[in-house]
Parts: sequence; C-alpha cells; structure tokens
Amino acid sequence: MEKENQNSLPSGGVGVGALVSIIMGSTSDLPVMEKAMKFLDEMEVPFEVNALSAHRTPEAVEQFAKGAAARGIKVIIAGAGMAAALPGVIAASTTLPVIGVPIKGSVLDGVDALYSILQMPPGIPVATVAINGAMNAAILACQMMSLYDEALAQKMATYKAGLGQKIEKANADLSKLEYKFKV
Ligand code: C2R
Repeated sequence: MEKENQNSLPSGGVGVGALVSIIMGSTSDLPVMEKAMKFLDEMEVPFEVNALSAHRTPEAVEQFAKGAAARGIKVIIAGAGMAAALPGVIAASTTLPVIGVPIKGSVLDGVDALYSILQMPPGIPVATVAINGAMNAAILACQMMSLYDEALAQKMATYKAGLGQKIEKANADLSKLEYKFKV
C-alpha cells in the first residue's frame, strides 16, 4: 500500500515555500479571502491557498492541519461562513497559530460564523478577526512572523506609519471645514 504523504494536501494544492496557508470552507468565500491574499502579496510573503471543509472533507482537514508545520507553514488563516467549524478543527490538529475569519453569507449575516469561530473551548484557541476581516487576518499573520523576521517587521512598521499619515491628512482636511460655530 502506498504510504500516505503528510506533506501534501489531498487537493494537491501545496505551495512550496509558503509561510502562510490560507484555507477557506468554499470558493464562495473567495471574494472576502482575496483581501488577505492581496495584503500578503503587498508584503511579499509567500502563501498557499486551498479550499477544505471540516463538514464536507473532514479527513483532508485533519491531514492538512497535521502536516502544515512540517511543510514550513508558520501561520494558518482559515475563513468560513455559517456553522464555521473549520478554523477550530484545524486548530485542534496543529500547534501553529490559527487566525479565523468569519464570513458573512447566510441569513444570520456572519454572526453565526463569528460565534462559531470565537467561542473555542479552553486549550484550542483561534484568533478571531472581524466578520469579513480577511485583511486584518493577513496583517496579524505578518505581525506574528515579524517577531523573527526583521525585514518583514520593517515593512509592517512602514505600513503602520502610513495609516498614521492617513489620519494626519484627515485632520488637516477637517481643520479646513468652515462653520459659524466651529472653533
Ligand atoms: P457553499 O457556498 O459551498 O455552499 O458554502 C463555507 O465557508 C461557506 O461560507 C457555504 C458556506 O459554508 C461554509 N463552510 C463551512 C465549513 N465548510 C463549509 N463553515 C466548515 O467545515 O466549517
């Protein structure tokens, strides 16, 4: 019998050299999860992307989670909507940090996914970002990796400084507004 390869996904979608693994419950989550890919691209962080489902492909999820660290993955970002078991089930089978992205898509507007991902039992944490907060998930992943990657830490510092400049510009614009009672 052929030996099961822990280093590959059943889907075959392994990104060699990837540091971040983006997993989504369905490709219907892609429009949201693309925000994470865009940020990682901007920061020049190698990532892989796959669709896996704890409900629909439970064995593949376990195989992925158990093999991720050995493949060099440092952080997993898992997005899912509805009864979102996926991030928690991944977190159950790895010691890598897992960041969960609740996806808005059902009649419950993403609150179902938010609570499913957020309310993990003690021992199995999932760092949960806002509903549809895929970009923040990528930022958090980069900040985690900045702890041991000086070049990435510099890029993140530049990114954060840029956010401050945006607010400075906003205040400069607001100061130009003229009202009779504005002091
Ligand atoms: P479809 O659009 O494929 O029907 O999926 C997906 O993340 C998606 O938001 C609808 C929604 O189901 C979610 N899904 C999960 C899981 N698998 C799929 N929450 C899981 O295992 O947690």
